[in-house]
Amino acid sequence: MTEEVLHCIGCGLAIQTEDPKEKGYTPKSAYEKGVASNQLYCQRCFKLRHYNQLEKVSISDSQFLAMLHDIGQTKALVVNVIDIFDVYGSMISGLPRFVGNNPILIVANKIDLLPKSVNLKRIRYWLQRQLSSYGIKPIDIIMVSGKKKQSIDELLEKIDVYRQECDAYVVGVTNVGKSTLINSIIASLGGKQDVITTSQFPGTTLDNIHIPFDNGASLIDTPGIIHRHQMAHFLDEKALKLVSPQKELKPVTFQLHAEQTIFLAGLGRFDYLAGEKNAITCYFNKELLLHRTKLSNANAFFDKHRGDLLSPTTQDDIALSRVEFKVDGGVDIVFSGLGWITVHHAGKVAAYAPKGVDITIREAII
Ligand SMILES: Nc1nc2c(ncn2[C@@H]2O[C@H](COP(=O)(O)OP(=O)(O)OP(=O)(O)O)[C@@H](O)[C@H]2O)c(=O)[nH]1
Ligand SMILES: [Mg+2]
Repeated sequence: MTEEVLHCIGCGLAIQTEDPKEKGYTPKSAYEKGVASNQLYCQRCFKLRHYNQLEKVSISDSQFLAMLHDIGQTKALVVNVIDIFDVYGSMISGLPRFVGNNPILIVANKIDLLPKSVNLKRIRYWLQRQLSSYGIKPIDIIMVSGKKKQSIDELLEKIDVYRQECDAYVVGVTNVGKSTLINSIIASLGGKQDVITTSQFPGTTLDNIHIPFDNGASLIDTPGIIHRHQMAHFLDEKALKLVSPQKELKPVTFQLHAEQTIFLAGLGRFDYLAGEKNAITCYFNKELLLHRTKLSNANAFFDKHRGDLLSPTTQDDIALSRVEFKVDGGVDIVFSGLGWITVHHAGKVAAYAPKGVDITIREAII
């Protein structure tokens, strides 16, 4: 008789009780309790859920690609979750190719982070154009907050209509909030709270997790795809916490003269190089230090204070790389995964981020 393999309901891994060093391990006693209570978690999820301790387990790119390829081979709805705070870092390159003819429903998550004053319609419109530049033509776009349970019922209705009785795969880059969203869906359907493990660390979900619909099809949580340019991969636990906003962003405006610099802790820098007196508005986690200084002194200041006053910094003190922009005003300079700065009037600016983290420019979204 072959024993049925059971999976961790927190991360999706197959559970084993033999080798503590291998993936999916859980001690025998915990296994028995878990089976009896229908709450079987692996040891890694247990530590993450109760002590917020992360044991790194990585999934190779080829496993992700194989998973996406499988989705393209079956008839299913693809629910692509995007982090509205880091749209650029949320993009899966080649997504339309992978999903084949399946419809894509875009879920812009974490809208609770946007200031209350924002015009969601405008953001939605901007997002649509952004997606189109990546060759993605979604069947629909919905803006939600998995964490604050905003628009979850509306999302469920849309999934139900578009999936046409088939499976719905929730896909996306790691850390965009797929599992948090599914937990909110489960809760909204009257299920238990926070069944699936979520965390601020990238790489939480490790295998597909099936949540059955009534008709035998499933809503499927999937492991996040690693976008190597995501800021999260360059930060240690403490820094990641400090950088990730938990609440509505509180914009901070500076009046700048030419040749002034703003440091974004030890992680980024903005120089106002030339132009009339200008206003800039910063959208970062409120814990992130914004420090103004003179451009002429900025290099020396950075070398001296990176890692003490200018903290946090990246794990290996990666050098910052610089991009220069001539702007007409009304643009956002986006530091992928960190936040953005709106430059209100025309001028010449430079932006710096750790090498490997992208800096992009867009029309101001707020
Ligand atoms: N502010 C805010 N934070 C959210 C929201 N949804 C998720 N988060 C946070 O984002 C982080 C990642 O959430 P997860 O649900 O684990 O993300 P995931 O996409 O499942 O990540 P992987 O399993 O690694 O692919 C956690 O710190 C969540 O609390 C949201 O709607 N708003
Ligand atoms: Mg997850």
